[in-house]
Amino acid sequence: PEAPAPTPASTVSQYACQRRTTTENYNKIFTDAFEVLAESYEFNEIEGPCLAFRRAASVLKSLPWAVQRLGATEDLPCLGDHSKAVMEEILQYGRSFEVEKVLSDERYQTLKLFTSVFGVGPKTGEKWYRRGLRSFSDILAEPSIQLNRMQQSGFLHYGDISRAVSKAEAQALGNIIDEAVRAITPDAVLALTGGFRRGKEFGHDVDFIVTTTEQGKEKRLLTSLIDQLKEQGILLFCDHQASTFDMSKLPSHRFEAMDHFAKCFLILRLEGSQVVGGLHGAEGDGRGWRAVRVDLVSPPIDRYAFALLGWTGSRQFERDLRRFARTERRMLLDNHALFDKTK
Ligand code: TTP
Ligand code: MN
Ligand code: MN
Ligand code: MN
Repeated sequence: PEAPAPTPASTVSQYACQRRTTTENYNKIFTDAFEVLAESYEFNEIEGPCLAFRRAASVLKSLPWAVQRLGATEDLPCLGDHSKAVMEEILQYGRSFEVEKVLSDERYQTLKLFTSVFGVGPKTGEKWYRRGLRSFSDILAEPSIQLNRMQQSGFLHYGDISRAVSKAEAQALGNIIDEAVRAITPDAVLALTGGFRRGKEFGHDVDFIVTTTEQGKEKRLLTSLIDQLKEQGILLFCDHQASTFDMSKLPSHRFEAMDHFAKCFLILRLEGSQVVGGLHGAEGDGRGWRAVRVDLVSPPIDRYAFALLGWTGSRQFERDLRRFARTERRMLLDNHALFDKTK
């Protein structure tokens, strides 16, 4: 039986930043289907429909009720004909034939597999696919392929880093990093961000912001922190990107997915973590440790609020927050600042 909708469809905003959304998803059968289609468009570099399916999924995730008939979606924003057709198939047959076609497509399956490796994006995945490679063993056996450092680590720790990180593991890493930054400087500021800041139980990595209350002192913090982790013997991989942030060059009028702050993409060794044995890449059977992906970003303290907001996600929330600022407030928002365009 259909429960009375506590949130009328007509009151749902087109902006994710105006939709109160819990981690409970009552419409997973639809949003999982949309994500497959979005990903398939992404692999084919067709941006419009890709974003449209992600936007539609975000709207459905905000509903505190499950859609049980298509009529219930009539007043919802961001649901186009294509999204509704997919939902109709699922409501009628319990599955979408379009989604099943994608899932059984060799190109989709191969790109999905290849891009699941840390350091392999759609471009590299595509290149390998076009060369006729279909599996990890194909790649590793191909003498003409030169894996970069990131991809080598991606393959080496594949089993561990493709396994979800739990909230408890995120907290354990938080304690390790907290101790390390406090040993460097007593005025260190550390914040857990990304999916775990949004209250998620699991994540694909753990994201932190690290800085200092004294402006400018953060410049050496990240390198010192990396040195600390290395000394502790827990740094398995580090890709460090120095800051290119320049306050005098703001605002940037182009949308930028990446910010200019110093950051590093890491793989850390987490001791004492319960490693569950299994068939698929159970790198850590009986070892008592696992590899975890960690992102660190280090903005100057006067940019802290914007960096924290930008790194909390979700991606759709961030996109819509910027679009809301631009369209509804005539302001420019990014990870560095908020500007009033009229001043
Ligand atoms: P992610 O860690 O990619 O995503 P997530 O934490 O929401 O989900 P998951 O559990 O899968 O890890 O990114 C976190 C946020 O950081 C996201 O909103 C995008 C933002 N971000 C930037 O703003 N700049 C960057 O360079 C990167 C890598 C992320
Ligand atoms: Mn994350
Ligand atoms: Mn720029
Ligand atoms: Mn991340």
